[in-house]
Amino acid sequence: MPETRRLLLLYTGGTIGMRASAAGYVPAPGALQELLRGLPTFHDPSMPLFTTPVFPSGARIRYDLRTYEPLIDSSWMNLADHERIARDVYEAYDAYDGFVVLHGTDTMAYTAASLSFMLEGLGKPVILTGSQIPITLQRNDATDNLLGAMMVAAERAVPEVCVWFANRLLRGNRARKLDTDGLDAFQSPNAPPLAQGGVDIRLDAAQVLPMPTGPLRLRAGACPEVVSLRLFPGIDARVVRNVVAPPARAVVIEAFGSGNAPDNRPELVDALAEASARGAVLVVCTQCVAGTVNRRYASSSGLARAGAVSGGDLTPEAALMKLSWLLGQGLSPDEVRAAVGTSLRGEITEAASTRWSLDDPRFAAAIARVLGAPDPGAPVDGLRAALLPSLLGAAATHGDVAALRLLLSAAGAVNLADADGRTALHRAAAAGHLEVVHALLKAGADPFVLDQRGRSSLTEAYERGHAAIIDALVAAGASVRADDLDLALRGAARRGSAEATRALLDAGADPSAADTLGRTALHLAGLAGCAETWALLVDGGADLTRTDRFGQTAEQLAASVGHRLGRNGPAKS
Ligand code: ASN
Repeated sequence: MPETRRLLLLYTGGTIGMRASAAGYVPAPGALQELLRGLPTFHDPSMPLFTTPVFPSGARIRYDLRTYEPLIDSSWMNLADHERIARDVYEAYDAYDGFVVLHGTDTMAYTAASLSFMLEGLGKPVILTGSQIPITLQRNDATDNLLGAMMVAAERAVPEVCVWFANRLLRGNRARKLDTDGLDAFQSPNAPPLAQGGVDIRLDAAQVLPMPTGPLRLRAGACPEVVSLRLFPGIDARVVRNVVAPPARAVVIEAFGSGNAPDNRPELVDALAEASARGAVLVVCTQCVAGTVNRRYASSSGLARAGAVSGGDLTPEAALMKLSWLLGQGLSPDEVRAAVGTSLRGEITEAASTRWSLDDPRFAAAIARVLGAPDPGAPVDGLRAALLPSLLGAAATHGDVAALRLLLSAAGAVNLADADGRTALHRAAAAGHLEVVHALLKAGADPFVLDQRGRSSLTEAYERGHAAIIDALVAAGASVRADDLDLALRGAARRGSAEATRALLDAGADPSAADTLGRTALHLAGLAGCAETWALLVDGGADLTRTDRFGQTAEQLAASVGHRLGRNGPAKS
């Protein structure tokens, strides 16, 4: 007696079972069932209904076909439909060896991702498939796709939600529909196929997730208050503000390249930072079809400053469904942020396993452990001297207190300076991480250390208007030198930061103090072209007639770079 494998086919709709009509393809209830009954590949007439002939493997498949009411084009799918499919699998789980979900191609990748999260501890195959041409048409891709999906599902070898399409088995939460009418419509650009169909169907077992140890659990619950925001050159900050406003609770930012954004536009970064501060979870993905988000470019730092977390190599489809699911599980914004970069169902390549970076706290922690190893005289000392200042600085810049503590204990010193003479305290003060500043001061950080440009941590804090950090440094004994304030004022003016400029003028900074090129804060505000800072400085008594070492007044210097600023701010043209 040949072995019989049991499958449940959940037929939700999609082109696969449609028929042609004057208005285009439309769902055709009953058509698929009738057709399968008449096709010898899918039904051996000598056997009970829906039993296939024996396959070369020596087994046959007996399947039940459950048709959803109504059958829908997958563009009608919503999160409740995903839950219904997950529930159907869950309730029938023990009775079958595997499951095939017949689904429209348009949103198949979303459903696959959603199901992968909802079905926790899945130990049997759940294979989604569909087609580009209906099975009711003579030439079609439906019969091959359906048969392949059934064969894979019957093998019990893949405990995952997958998409089978055009002879490829893809992890569902990595799949994307990349072609509207090619028969080879799906790919998983950031993950190799789990199996390929040629003369045989070859499984790449190394790519398949391990069998779970616990039972299947249904983790339904998905939150629809997520949204995707695709950046483009010149995107309007007001539009962005509206998109990220409540009820949005999570936003997938489809950024340029490896996660870059126009962070030269403070109004845009502010709109995102405000959303983040309000509790919206911002996740950065790439607009590129393949590859991952990383921090290779400075232009990715605006998004990080706005509180966005990296979505690594998540597809936008998987990112949306993951966020929706995480929020649906009742997680807090911080818990969701922490879970985004962790692989729950193989949907993301975890950062540490792909590349290391001085900015990666896990790398910092690993190095700290190595460098902390008591091995006096070993070459580690040279390494320590070379690496620790940068690592400490990176941990301070990123506000990573845990990594910082590890590094401090490995270093045994807190005032190590990098090549620019900057200590971790400089960096924490500049980045505005109060908690790190406290930790450093407690560990004995010296607030009097000056970097190679003569700047103290206090200068950094003043320049960026971090009031709480200024207080912490002053409380630790840092004195406010007039030079500090003047230096910070010039820095604030150069950065066009009106808030910091106002605070510094209030604290007594001199708007006419000049740098080595004879340039005052007003000169620098002129170069930056910031009318608000300019007006504050003029009101604060800045000397408009003062010239720099090249004989230029602030107004002339501003004009030389195309900024029209006069006594009363922007000049009328
Ligand atoms: N519009 C169809 C759907 O997604 C496309 C297809 O299945 N090929 O339901």
